Amino acid sequence: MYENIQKEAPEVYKALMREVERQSKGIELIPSENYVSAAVLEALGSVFTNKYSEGYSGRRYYGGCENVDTVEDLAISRAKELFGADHANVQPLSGAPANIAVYFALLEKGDSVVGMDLSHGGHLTHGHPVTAMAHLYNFYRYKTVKETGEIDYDEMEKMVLEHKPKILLVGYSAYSRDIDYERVRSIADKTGAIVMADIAHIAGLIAAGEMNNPTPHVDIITTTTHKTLRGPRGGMILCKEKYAQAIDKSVFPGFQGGPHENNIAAKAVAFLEDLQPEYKEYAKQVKKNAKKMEEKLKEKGYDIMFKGTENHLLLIDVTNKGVTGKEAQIALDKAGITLNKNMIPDDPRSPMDPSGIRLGTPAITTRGMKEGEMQRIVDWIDQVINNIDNEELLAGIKKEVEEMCLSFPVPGIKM
Ligand code: DSN
Repeated sequence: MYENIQKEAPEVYKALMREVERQSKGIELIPSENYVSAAVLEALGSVFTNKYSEGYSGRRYYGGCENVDTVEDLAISRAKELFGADHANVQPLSGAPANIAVYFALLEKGDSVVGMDLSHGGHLTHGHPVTAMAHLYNFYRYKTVKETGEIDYDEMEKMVLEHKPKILLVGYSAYSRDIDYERVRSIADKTGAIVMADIAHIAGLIAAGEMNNPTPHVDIITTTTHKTLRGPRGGMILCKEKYAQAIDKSVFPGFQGGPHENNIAAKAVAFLEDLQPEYKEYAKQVKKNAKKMEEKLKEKGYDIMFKGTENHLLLIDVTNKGVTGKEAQIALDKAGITLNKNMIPDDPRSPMDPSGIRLGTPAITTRGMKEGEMQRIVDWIDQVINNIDNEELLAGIKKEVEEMCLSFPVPGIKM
């Protein structure tokens, strides 16, 4: 693998091979990560990367765009089919640029947006004070209900009535339950707000029919394409026809320059994969695996946030185990298990050393792991968290992890 890189850029090659080894031998539980197919990898590394193509299919600024038009048209039609959407823009470079392009398309400086609080599972780009967007617009944040784990729709309604936002934003990156889009729509309609759903984490589960589809109830959808959708690192905006022109103009020329057509070709490949029956089976198993992990973690006394999972991820407060999220993450890394520290709702600790960990099943399910493996993984997690300073034990678990991983090859990697 990678013979040309080896010849021309040996330092890059060494790091690359170490990454191949890390991905092959370790258990990847970061819920926003996944492994793309060999075909998606090929499209990413293809000659489409050489081409400039500002504009849209059939009306590009440069010449020689007939082939990029073909792949972009394919990506668009497949995206629309996956979600039942009127319009798709597949040019956003990633999730944050997709969200920003929507804000620029629909908001004036000083307009208000109601979205989900970061510590309750929301996302930085939903107006967290550290982001540039928070300086342009006024963001208000609803939370979740501790007793039920559900989004606090009553609080959402109060905020909408009080602040009359231009956009009511739903979507999350660390919340493990589904969303009642009909209810969100009816709340937005009380003041005429536009409804935007950021489905970056759960897009694949929605496309496969495993979670509620927001398309009939919302105006705009944003997503990344590299999480559960199992495509290349990138973003996408879907919307009702009414908003199509504003969104397209906002992405280009409003916000971005030349689209990355190698990524768009890879999106076209991935979306075709996502339309296949095998992908639906995959999405089902992602949820089954998450549910099995929840069951096993609960048996071992872990404090699962939001009353459990209805998707691919779990947020766990590890305080009752006598460790912080950061300590758990570092120890698990040493044992070959990768996940991330994460804030829990209204976390009393800091974002850099929070109380929780977040884990998910998209990547390990792509490797073919099922309920039996989930059981073993939870056993290892528990042993690590109860022995974070026992280097010998962590090294021993790493060996066992590597042994199990050998039976589950990563797509696109030849060892
Ligand atoms: N960084 C992504 C995640 O891990 O959820 C979201 O942008």
